[in-house]
Amino acid sequence: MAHAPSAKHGVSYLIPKQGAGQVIVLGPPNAGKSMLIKGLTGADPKVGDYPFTTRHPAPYMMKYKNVRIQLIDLPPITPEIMESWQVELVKVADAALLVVDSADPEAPTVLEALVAKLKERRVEFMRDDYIAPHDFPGPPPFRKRTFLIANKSDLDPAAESLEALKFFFESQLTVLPVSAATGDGLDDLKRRIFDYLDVIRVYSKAPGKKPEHDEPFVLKRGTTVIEMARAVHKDFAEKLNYARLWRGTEYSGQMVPREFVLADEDVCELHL
Ligand SMILES: Nc1nc2c(ncn2[C@@H]2O[C@H](COP(=O)(O)OP(=O)(O)OP(=O)(O)O)[C@@H](O)[C@H]2O)c(=O)[nH]1
Ligand SMILES: [Mg+2]
Repeated sequence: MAHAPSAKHGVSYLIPKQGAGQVIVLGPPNAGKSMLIKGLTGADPKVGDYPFTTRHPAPYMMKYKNVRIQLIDLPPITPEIMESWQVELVKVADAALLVVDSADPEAPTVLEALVAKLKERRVEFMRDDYIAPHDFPGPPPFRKRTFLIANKSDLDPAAESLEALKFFFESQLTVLPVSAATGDGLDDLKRRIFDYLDVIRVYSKAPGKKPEHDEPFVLKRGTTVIEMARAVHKDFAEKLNYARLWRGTEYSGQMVPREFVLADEDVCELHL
């Protein structure tokens, strides 16, 4: 991670993307962002019962099936305290988890103000199935697929505040009650994170050999055979002669055209 002061913008952070996607974890102080990351990744970010425990952004890796997904822990962000570099990190991420303490009666109010402030900075939180239009006119706002994480579902007043959160936000975002402390809801969340990144895993296979199931190529949904060849090696797209495909019971080694659209867990044999 690079961390450099610049004359114009003050501090800026650059966190190189790794794995199948970069997910930014943001929200007000003490919401349990770091503990959630701990629960999802098994890593050990600092967790504290006081606000502003996290002082610097940091990347962590979450394993899901045979892929790794990068989660970024951010220092707390509030309508009042919103650093430019924090907004930049949200803008470049592939998707977001907006985390609140569902046992906090103030959570809906704070969240509403936070979402409004970020909208002024051109960041918009979209439902997890949002698809960007192709012909969006003008400079687009930064629209991020997002889950609203109602954390601390293990606490007593959580049920009541959860209703309020759902009442205000469910029309915009999928609200997911979880407990970072007990682990409740975390397995379901991992699956949903993989799904909203909208990537597929394709296994390459050499002729006569078994596919490499441990090391999938992680590609955007909609990727074609020729684009996969390019991802495997920069020269392969040019050299591609034909490809064979395996997919469940549907395909068992048939030749497919270069423009063939791949799906999750396809096995593809490239002939050069
Ligand atoms: N009961 C309960 N407590 C939680 C849960 N998640 C986090 N906490 C507690 O909430 C406090 C804050 O947790 P952190 O993970 O440090 O919260 P944070 O959002 O990263 O806080 P900042 O870094 O200050 O923004 C800690 O005392 C945690 O033990 C949860 O699911 N249930
Ligand atoms: Mg933290």
